Amino acid sequence: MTFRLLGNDVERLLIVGYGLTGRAAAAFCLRQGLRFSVSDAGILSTSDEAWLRTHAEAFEIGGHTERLLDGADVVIASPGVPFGLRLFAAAAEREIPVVSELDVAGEAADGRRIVAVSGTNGKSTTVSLIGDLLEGAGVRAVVAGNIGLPFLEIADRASDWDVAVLEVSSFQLEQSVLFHPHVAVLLNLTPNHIERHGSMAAYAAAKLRLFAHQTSSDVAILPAHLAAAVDHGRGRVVLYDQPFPPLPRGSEQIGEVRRLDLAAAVAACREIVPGFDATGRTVQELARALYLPFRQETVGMIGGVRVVNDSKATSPAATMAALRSTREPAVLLLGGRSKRGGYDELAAFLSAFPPRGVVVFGEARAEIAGHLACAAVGHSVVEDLESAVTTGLALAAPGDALLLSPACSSFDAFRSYEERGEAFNFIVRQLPGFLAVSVADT
Ligand code: UMA
Repeated sequence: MTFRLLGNDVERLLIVGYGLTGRAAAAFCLRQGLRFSVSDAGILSTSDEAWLRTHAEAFEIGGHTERLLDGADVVIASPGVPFGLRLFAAAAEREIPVVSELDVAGEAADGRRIVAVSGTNGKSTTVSLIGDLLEGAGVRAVVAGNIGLPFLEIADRASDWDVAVLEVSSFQLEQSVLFHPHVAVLLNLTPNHIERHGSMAAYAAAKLRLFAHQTSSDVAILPAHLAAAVDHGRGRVVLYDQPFPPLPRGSEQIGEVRRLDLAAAVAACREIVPGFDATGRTVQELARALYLPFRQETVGMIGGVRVVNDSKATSPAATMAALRSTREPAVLLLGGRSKRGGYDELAAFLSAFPPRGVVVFGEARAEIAGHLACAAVGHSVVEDLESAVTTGLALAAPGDALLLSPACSSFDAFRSYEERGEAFNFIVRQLPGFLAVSVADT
């Protein structure tokens, strides 16, 4: 079988990276009757290897060689594989296109509508809200992408959905060459992933590829300050924050950051469903989407201190957003693996709005402590997350919040921000006096 991509018939694909995306790409090839090979630099499980032995034309693990480029019509790059990989340059030399999973999935979606949400913070909350709001309006929507379900896993399942609501990352966009969302939402743009992209300019350029292939019949949804500042392509511009669209009832009670995400979500739904009215919904009904795990999630109380898990905040900007949304004086737990950018700004913010306390932990502790010291922000330095919790609680008074919002990736000690978030929950739940709190109480 063949698949049409970039004006060519594609018969054989090389999949680079065999994580969630690579596995979804391989399963897609199998469903479509396409031939494929796999190259992964890591170690695969025995069941993955057994599956590949049965279904792949060839595969290699432990590194990427150019051998598997022979006969390949296209290369699909997994988002976590650096764009500067030698294999990709070798593919380009042989005029073999390197594409993202989004490109292939977008073609397989065959014209069905795609809403794509990007930005530095709030993507997962916003796609979850759009999914919930669309379902409430009777639309068969599927939420996928960087949130954890590769688009390619579901793109060709026409009977399952009518609108795909995708969280798209800078990693995916950097690799995309034709991805074309009908509704593109850019929430915000602040320093992140500089360790991968090399500079803020390169990170922003990757993000703005969200709009690159839109036409005048598509829609670009942004906040006013970004609409004035960035190249948002040829789509019709909708501002979601000036003025806010009519929001679900009770929206005035939620924090500023989540209210902005909700406004963007409602603006997107209005472009998908004619006459869409969110005022028939309440924020209580949307609580599951509004309060996703590890995103400013209230875990419980210890001695009158609210314990907040914001492990998903892997950038300084996300941490500042969390601090702005925290009503109580906060003891902030910061640390992990450095994102190599934005810590000056975070230190200046902490100097201007001093929290109750700051505890720095993990691999980046010396680097972050240096920035805090320059800005005269008082802080304690400890080795790991567990010590950060105990030190933080000792600094907090009843009525305060203990906020894990680390401004770093988790990879110094954990496999993912989810694993770090689970570890934090485990630590605090063991402490004497811990009381669980339900979402409805927060
Ligand atoms: N690998 C190589 N060569 C390399 C690097 C990695 O072969 O040079 C291999 C690894 O050995 C591994 C595989 O690639 O077997 C992993 O692929 P991947 O890193 O692309 O991860 P996936 O499992 O495919 O998950 C990806 C996203 N991961 C990244 O962007 C790093 C997931 O986002 C996403 O949920 C998933 O696709 C489905 O779309 C995670 C993430 O951290 C949550 N995203 C970043 C963020 O949110 O900040 C962008």
